[in-house]
Amino acid sequence: MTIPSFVVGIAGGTGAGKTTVAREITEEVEDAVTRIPMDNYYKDLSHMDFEERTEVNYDHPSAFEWDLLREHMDALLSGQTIEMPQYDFEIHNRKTETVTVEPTDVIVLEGIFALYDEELNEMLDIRVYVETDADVRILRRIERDVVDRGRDLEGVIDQYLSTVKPMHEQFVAPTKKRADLIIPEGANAVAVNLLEEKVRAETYTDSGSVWTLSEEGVEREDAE
Ligand code: UZR
Ligand code: MG
Repeated sequence: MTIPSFVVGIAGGTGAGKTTVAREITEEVEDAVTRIPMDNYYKDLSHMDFEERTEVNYDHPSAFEWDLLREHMDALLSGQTIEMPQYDFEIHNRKTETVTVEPTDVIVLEGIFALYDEELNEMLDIRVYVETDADVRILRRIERDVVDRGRDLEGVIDQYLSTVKPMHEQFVAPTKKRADLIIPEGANAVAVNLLEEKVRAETYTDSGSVWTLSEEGVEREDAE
């Protein structure tokens, strides 16, 4: 059984580069890291029809199922397996299938509200806020929502002005004060490398494993 030794929280506005940072700091040691995207903890809205679901304010903290997220983080930190929900952005709802997630040396919680909840903040060993200019963020958001999530441009712009921007200013940006580390302009290479080194060091603490460094990167072989 693995008890995680290092828990990272990565917050920041939409399109800031949170997912990229999370991926970059963990890709060399993937087997020893679990990534928890907060999107998966949007509330289950199956009781609403699609039209109603498009009207929900997904940038407000009330859109999340905080109890379940706290419970799952707590379980992972005590070495238990969880059934993580999955989210489908095209239908604005949770999928029916879940994914089994095992505890690993490092846990990365990533999402706009990763530093919002007090109880979750206490579980984090390092709190990271990715700070990227709003113009860059909205451009990335347009690209992602239109290309990957099947939205139309007008809808993305309306949503940005009516909810994304005001909610960011009211709820997301203030969490920067809780950060231990602020990464400027998304995937700032120096900051990302420092964090990557730290994550790697934490995955070496597991004495039951053998590590080898090859051209492929770092590999772990679990002892039987
Ligand atoms: P990231 N979001 C949706 O657009 N639809 C949903 O069903 C659920 C979430 C958006 C949400 C927020 N807001 O800005 C963004 N809106 O996902 C957070 N409107 O995701 O951190 O990857 O940008
Ligand atoms: Mg993301």
